[in-house]
Amino acid sequence: MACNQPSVCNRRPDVATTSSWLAPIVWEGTFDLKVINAIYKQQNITVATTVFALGKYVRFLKDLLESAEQHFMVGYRVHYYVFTDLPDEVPTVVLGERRQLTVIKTASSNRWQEISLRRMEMIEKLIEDEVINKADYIFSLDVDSKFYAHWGAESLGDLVGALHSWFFGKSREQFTYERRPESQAFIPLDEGDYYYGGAVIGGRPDKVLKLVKTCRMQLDVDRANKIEAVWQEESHLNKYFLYNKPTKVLSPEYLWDDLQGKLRFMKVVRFSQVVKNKAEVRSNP
Ligand code: UD2
Repeated sequence: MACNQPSVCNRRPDVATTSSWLAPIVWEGTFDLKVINAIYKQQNITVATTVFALGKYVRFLKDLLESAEQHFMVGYRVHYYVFTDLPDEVPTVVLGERRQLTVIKTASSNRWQEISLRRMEMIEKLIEDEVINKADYIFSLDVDSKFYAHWGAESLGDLVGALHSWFFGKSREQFTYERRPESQAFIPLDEGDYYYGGAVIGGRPDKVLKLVKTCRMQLDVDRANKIEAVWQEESHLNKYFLYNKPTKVLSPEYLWDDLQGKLRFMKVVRFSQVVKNKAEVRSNP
């Protein structure tokens, strides 16, 4: 295969491209897609992708799935798993070759926090029942989001987290970690690497299974103690990643927010949260 010789210089001197534990931080300009595709194409991989769309959030599915078909893991086998309480409202989206979608009927909830929290246990069950034998990688994505540009195999790794755009470059004291020691998600002020967004979790099914199982068990302990972490499962995810470091870190290119202006270091926005009227789409305040 003819490809460019790897550079011996850092091609993105404006941003950190590795973490302190030497996990790559994926930015535009840090990878050669031709080389990456040559590696993963020959492995003939399948990428499972979970999306939760309960209640009014079902309205976000069309844009998410249509934009995923244009930009997400194009050329790879992708199996979307859509969890919803409104299966009849799942839009018909034309899927590309080797791409499929399964709708999983899920109980409704009248608290949005509960929906967000329960994703961990539902992903745990899905991996154990199906994904562990059928897919090589899994991603969990927020539904109120859209792809704007390429997101491909450069994002794959054993355990993958994404940097939350609002906290990028902030000091650890400013992160909205859970600060109450009574919660299992507690992180003291003098600890923490990054603030990871709950909207994107990825990796090998066995590694993600360990993550979701651990978070689910910690959520159960919190529930028994009548405490709910400040950012629900995102707080538990941040605790998990502090002690079980991701092997690959996705830059904010992979978890942007439409409300944020484009910053100098952002050469591309690949995946972004769409603007939503929280009071209108959520079932409770
Ligand atoms: C943040 C996180 C989100 C999650 C949440 C924790 C980012 C960018 N966002 O977003 O991932 O960790 O905090 O509370 O990292 N959902 C429904 N129906 C509902 C409510 C939620 O299907 O009525 C699902 C849906 O897939 C949605 C997800 O839960 O994308 C997270 O809820 P959210 O987007 O309202 O949470 P938000 O914006 O506070």
